[in-house]
Amino acid sequence: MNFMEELKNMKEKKDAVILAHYYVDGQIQEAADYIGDSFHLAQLARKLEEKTIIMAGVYFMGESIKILSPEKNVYMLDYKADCPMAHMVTKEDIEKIRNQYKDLAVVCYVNSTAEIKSYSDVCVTSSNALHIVDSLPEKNIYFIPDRNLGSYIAGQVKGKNIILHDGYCPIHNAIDREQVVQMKVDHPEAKILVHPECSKEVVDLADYIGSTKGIIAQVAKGGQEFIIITEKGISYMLEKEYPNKKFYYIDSFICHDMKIPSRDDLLTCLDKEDNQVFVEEEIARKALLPLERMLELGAKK
Ligand code: CIZ
Ligand code: SF4
Repeated sequence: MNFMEELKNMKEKKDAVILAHYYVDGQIQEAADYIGDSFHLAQLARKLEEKTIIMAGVYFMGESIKILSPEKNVYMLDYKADCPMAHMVTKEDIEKIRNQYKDLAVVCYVNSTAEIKSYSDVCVTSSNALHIVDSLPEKNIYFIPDRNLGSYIAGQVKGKNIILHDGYCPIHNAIDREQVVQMKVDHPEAKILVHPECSKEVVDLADYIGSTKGIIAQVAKGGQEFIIITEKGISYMLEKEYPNKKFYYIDSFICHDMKIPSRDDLLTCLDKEDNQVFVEEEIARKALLPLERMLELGAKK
């Protein structure tokens, strides 16, 4: 039996479905039933009938799915695959700002722990942050934890006072402007597509700024050559969907956490039922509200 047949049998036996983020290893994306960003996957997970969900991504993605679909068994491929940015903000940071402002909404990027979500008013992802922040009635917005996404949003919305936390993605934030400028010199015809987790000096070079989903949609709109400034895992989907277009990547743009699981972990996870995601009841109950609010507001786009 080859790998895909074995996986299919296992999935049927365990009533399981595999969701993968665009940043995980290409072989895992190839074996997955659904590929997407965290917003799309969380939305989708609620509609799926299978009772077991394997989330190939980092821990906060599994947690969000578990909170939104508590009746399902949610598994990670490896517990160690975690997002460092998710741990950069504390409950005390939130309390401090809540004490300073009355008319305040705490807007929490999904790249955060379930506990931090439980203290927040609404969650956002990079694909819906702008729309959601814009639609909130509060004037003061505490945007946690990503200072880069937060400052990009601050530059786009009108009439809000955006208070930034100082968290960041160590992978996106490490890209420097000169690298991108050199790529443009080497490929002058290429459009520069940048993820908003990058620093402002990199974002300022972009022809288009958006989430993974947004970047893929932008390529679909037209053009032949693209400089892709986000985690390199996105190349699997871009090359698959647009084999005749040219993409230039930064080879070192790799999120090591996203790359921890390998394809074989899919079989091990289904077989051993290891790495199940559990969220403490009280935290799950409170974190459900901002996540549901995100799904509701995000769907109104
Ligand atoms: O929200 C997501 O899935 C992440 C982490 C990135 C993106 O832009 O899709
Ligand atoms: Fe976290 Fe950055 Fe990796 Fe995304 S790319 S999971 S934000 S460390």
